[in-house]
Amino acid sequence: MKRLSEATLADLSVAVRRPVYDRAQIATGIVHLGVGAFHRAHQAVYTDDVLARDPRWGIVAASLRSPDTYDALEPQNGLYTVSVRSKAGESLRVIGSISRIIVAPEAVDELLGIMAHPATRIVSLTVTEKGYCHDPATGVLNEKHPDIVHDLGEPRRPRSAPGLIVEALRRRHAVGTPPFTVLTCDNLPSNGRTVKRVLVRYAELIDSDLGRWVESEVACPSTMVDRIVPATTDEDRARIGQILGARDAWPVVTEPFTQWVIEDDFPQGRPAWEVTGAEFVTDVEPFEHMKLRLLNGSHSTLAYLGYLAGYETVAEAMADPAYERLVHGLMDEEVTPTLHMPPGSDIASYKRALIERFKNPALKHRTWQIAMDGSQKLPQRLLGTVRDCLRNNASVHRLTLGVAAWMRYVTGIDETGAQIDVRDPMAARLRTLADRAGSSAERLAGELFAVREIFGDDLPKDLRFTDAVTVALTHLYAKGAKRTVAEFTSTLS
Ligand code: CS2
Repeated sequence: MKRLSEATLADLSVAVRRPVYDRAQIATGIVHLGVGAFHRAHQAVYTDDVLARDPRWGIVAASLRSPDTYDALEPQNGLYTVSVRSKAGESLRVIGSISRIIVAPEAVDELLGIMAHPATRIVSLTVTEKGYCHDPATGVLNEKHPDIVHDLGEPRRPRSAPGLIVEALRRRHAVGTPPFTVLTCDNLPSNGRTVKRVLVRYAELIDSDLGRWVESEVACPSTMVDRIVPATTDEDRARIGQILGARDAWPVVTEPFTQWVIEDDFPQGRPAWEVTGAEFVTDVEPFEHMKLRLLNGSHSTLAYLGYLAGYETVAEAMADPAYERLVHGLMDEEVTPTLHMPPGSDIASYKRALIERFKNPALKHRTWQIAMDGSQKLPQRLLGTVRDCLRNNASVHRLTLGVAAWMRYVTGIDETGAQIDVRDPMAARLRTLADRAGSSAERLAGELFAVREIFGDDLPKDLRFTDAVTVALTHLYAKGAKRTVAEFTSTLS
């Protein structure tokens, strides 16, 4: 079978949408750090729509670690397929907005050169929560993070996202080029403010003058990004190749739903992403809370409890009526009262749509994938909500069941005694704490509450929280996840 590329674009199956602009005329206006599946199914698609009207906003995308995406897409001239799947079927579209991919560790100077070029007006990021090298509980730069230690020692050859951004900004500052806008598209709380805090601190450590310039001149608008994008499987590749009529080494598979809410703060200009459905607002925070707490909070809860019960995907977990009841209860009783949405927002229909999205039978979104990096995700997905509930003297039983399931998960041993492949930057430390606790729920909870990067200083002191987690964990050990969820949901409703 032919390979997808510029040369074969015209031969693709007629039903496949493809770039309607001349890719040779596209200039680079955006450098994107972290060219994973999410970026390719989200921002790159919005930008593809814009390029048909405005050729200034092509994307140069960088992988910060692995050459895998480069190896897959370079022979395809950066082209790849987005497959949108639901029970209604599948539709394919070839995206052309990524003109080039750079593997940062192999070409750091070249990447920095493009970031520092005056035509680059936005540096966007999807580097996942851990890519910001911050303390998840406080949002402050972790100055002992190995990548930060490396970059502070060798600031002209950085490997972290903050290191790359600040070095590119330094080069711009040195020659009087205005800074680019830093556009974070990761699921962090107040993501713009968090990235700004991290960048200012890192810059200060390099040079106090640079720190002040970053503080006063660099815009870091917050965003709420939303689209479910499970990891691509070989089955996806084979199926998509057949429909496309060409082999695509790395297509991405996603759902029909997509949302992007952006704070409108782009001093150097921006693409008209609103023409393709992005919403520009003055305050993203309410939308971000809604999404992180309802969608991602439920996702993580389903991931840990689902994995422990042997459910491989979110849709499988949602097919268990008790799990669905748990998600309804979590969203309606515990999360919704903590949200402060602008007038006119329809939270009820957002939640209804979410349930349907979780049940999408055409997406094989693995619980194991969502369970990754829990130490970085728990604070904004569950613990912020817990704090608000405690402040209101409201119930936290479902939230704490999710936290307890995470604790059970990071022990690294599942309910059948098999190993769990726990992927988390803190995995080794969490495992040591779990081993020390043995199989006592109370000891395990106690050991893990003491990880202040996750729980902060306040939650471990609040008995309403610690007791509820410990009780839930005791149930998980005694009865397993499936029965615990069934019993919890029948007594709570
Ligand atoms: C998921 C998210 O993997 C995860 O942790 O919760 O990637 C989720 O699918 C997206 O945030 C949806 O917008």
